[in-house]
This record gives sequence, structure tokens and C-alpha cells, in this order.
Amino acid sequence: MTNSVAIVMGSKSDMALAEATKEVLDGYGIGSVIKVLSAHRTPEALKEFIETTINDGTKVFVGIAGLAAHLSGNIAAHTTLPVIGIPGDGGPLNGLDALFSTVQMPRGVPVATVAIGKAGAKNAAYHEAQIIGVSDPGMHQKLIKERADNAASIIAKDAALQESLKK
Ligand code: RP5
Repeated sequence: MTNSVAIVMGSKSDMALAEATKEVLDGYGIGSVIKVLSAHRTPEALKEFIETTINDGTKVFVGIAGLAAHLSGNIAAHTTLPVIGIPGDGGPLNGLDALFSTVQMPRGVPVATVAIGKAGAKNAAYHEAQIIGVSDPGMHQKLIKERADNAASIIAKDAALQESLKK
């Protein structure tokens, strides 16, 4: 399994979100690395990591940061590979600051921003699977199957609910 995805978080305190992304990636058999590197605390080490990781064959970057979250934008400044930004949900504004900091990139240097917190962390992984699935039919089929399984599970739950309401 090659490490197609590089997950960078601004602080060890973002680990729960990185794990949520990794768990979904693992389910799809997508290899990943997780690093703590900060846009403002370790700018040089971050740049070095991005360059090394690109040379190692990474296909997608994920940036996870809270507060004034410029990490994903900084990664995007160093690469034309897709960058997915996850706004961390900590801090006094509960992630609204991180959402705006991550999503509001000026034209030409995009960060594909997902929802604040855990839902976004999981969706980042699904989006990576979709990106890989564009050129990997097996991955594409896995995504189609998961959607169908989810739909079947909801319909089964509704059928059980309707039965219980009859009693
Ligand atoms: C950001 O500041 C990090 O991504 C983290 O979400 C937040 C708080 O960092 P710590 O003070 O917990 O290290 O840079």
C-alpha cells in the first residue's frame, strides 16, 4: 500500500480529526502518513515535508488546523496537487474562524474545504477516494457499493420503524 495521502495537522491536539480521516482511508485501502507541522510554528519544516512528500508520490494533501487556520492554504501554495482542508472545531469560535480561514482562499490557489470537525474529517477521506477513483475503477466501484449499502441500510431501518409504529 503506497502512501497516497499526506495528512498534516497543525498541532497534536488535532489528532482526533486526523484519526477520523485515516480510519475511512484505511477502509478503502488508501495508505496515508500523519504529520504534525505548523504553518506558523514550523514553516521551514512544513515546506521541506511538502517537497519530500511530493517526490515520494503523494497524490493528495490534507490540512487540519484550528483557529487562524492557514495550514491548508500554505500547503496549497507549495503544490498543484489537490489540497483538502479540514477546519478544526476547537477554540472560542468552535471552528467558524478555522472554516473561514481555510475556505476563503483567493483565486488560483484552491483549498477544497470540508465541514468543520469530525464530519469534515471523514468526508475528506471520501473525497480522496473519489479523486483516486477517477483513474482507478476498483476504487470507483467501492464508492458505488458503499453508497448502495448505506441506502439499503436506511431503507431497512425505515421498514423496521414502520412496523414498530403499527403496533
Ligand atoms: C492550530 O491551533 C492547531 O491546528 C490547533 O488546532 C490549534 C491549537 O493548537 P495547540 O495550542 O493545541 O497546539 O495551529
